Amino acid sequence: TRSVTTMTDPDFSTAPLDVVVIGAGVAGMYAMHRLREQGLRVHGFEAGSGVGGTWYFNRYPGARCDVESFDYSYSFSEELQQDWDWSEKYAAQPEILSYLDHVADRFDLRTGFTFDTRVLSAQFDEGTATWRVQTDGGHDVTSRFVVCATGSLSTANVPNIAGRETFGGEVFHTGFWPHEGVDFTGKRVGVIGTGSSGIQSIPLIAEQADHLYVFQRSANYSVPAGNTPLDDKRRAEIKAGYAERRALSKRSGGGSPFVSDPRSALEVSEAERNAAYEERWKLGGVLFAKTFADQTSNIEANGTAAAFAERKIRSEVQDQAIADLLIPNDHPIGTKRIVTDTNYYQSYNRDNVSLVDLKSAPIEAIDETGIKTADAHYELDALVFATGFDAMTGALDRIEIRGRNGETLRENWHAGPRTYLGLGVHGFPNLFIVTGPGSPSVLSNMILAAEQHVDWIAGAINHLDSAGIDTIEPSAEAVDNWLDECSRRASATLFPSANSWYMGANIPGKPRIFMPFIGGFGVYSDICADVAAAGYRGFELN
Ligand code: N01
Repeated sequence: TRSVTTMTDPDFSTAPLDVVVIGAGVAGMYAMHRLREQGLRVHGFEAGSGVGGTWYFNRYPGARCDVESFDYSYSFSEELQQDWDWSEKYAAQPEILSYLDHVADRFDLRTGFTFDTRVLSAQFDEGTATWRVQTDGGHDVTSRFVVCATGSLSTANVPNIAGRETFGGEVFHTGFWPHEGVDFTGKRVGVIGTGSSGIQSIPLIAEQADHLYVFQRSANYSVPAGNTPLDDKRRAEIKAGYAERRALSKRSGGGSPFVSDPRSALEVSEAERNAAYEERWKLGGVLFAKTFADQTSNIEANGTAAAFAERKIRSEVQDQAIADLLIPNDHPIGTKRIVTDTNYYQSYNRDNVSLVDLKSAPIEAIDETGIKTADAHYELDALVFATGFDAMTGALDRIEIRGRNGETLRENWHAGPRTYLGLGVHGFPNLFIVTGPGSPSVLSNMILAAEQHVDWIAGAINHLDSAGIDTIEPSAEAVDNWLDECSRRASATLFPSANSWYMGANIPGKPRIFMPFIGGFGVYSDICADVAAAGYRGFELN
């Protein structure tokens, strides 16, 4: 066995590595820890100046996780999960980042990464069966394996609106927020976008700004977080039952310890149905979308949940003409990521907030002083793009990844991402993707999903090393079959009917394909375990 690298490895750029990890977010951090523990020589590169990925970059006001803090945390170390004290049911970005900083210190992870460094290319050499990885910091390293922990929502989408660069005021994207924060006091602010990032930041920007204009193209469903502080008593209760809570999460559809009522929303009485919705509404956030088992597969069942949400919106918003605009009418509830908010709808009861409906009057241009729509001009001092990300494929697309025969990943995925289990790509031996397209990924608790993937990858590398095998690569047939399986499962739901980022619909020209595996986290974990137990069925080992 090799010795564990626990100190900065000064030779990483000259001697061949076992693994290069791209990214130091929740997935890359765990990959560094787990693969080092296996005795592998690992080095990572991270574009940010610190660990945390999503939680390092997304510092906009109101940024908060929509999975409960006790669930959205690493499960790999019992001591860690018992020691750490979450202060709130849903943790805000600064607390999650300090948790991840703590994990990095506790497990000495920073020493394994070079920060402020972006991987530019990764090229597979068939002769030596190694990857050559180059960065914008001039690193040129070789490694047997590459683990892409590049994130699903890490490449900003800034729409190409005419005149964008001419705007004279301050410009921000929620996903790349200044570390020192932004003071909007006395300013006229425009927020473009009403997805999770927009809906979370709008109430806080509204409290500061002189006037806030919300530019809404599509209304989104949002459920109040119902966030509460946690006290010692509650923390002790949760920690006492942690094993059970984790076990439930790992068997569940979404990676949290909650299951849907297995009945159809249509087979219970209206009173019972509304009571169930009310209870879930109080639980908060995404769980509402999973009250009944058929809520996102049967349009009629879905309609009952949508009607409930509509009544809630109407009861919060004083001006019913504004409520009309805030009620989504273009997708079944839950088929776009439902938002978890704090005081979102109430923001529209403020005198200093205006909702600008882009459906009736689209943006025509941005100019030096503001935004021009088809029927008005809005003078602005600051402009916030809450316009989301090139999801699931964007971060990999930016890296020049070349597999066998010099084929690029971009070419391989020109009609949409093609993976086996989301973990590997035919033609790209020894390249692993963590929480990539074809895995439950963004439909599940991303920390537990990353752990499950990294554990599987560690097992696969261990298998290769014990058997003296150099490479692992999915067969073309396994990729075809997995794509069919993913698309069969997606078409049994209402998800493909929404113009969501799950479908690539938010990026002009991106192929429309439902990218995540929708069969559930527990089911998926079983499939991965089965594949490994069957000698890595569907993978070619050479
Ligand atoms: O991005 P989005 P996001 N003109 O793509 C609009 C996770 N997350 O950053 O729907 C005008 O959802 C676009 O309009 P439309 C979570 O998984 C989680 O908010 O395309 N508008 C939409 O309203 C989430 O789903 C949390 O018509 C334009 C908005 O911009 C994912 O990240 C918090 C436009 C983009 O919404 C992405 O969320 C934050 C244009 N040209 C994020 N282009 C938690 O709560 C785009 N839009 C944990």
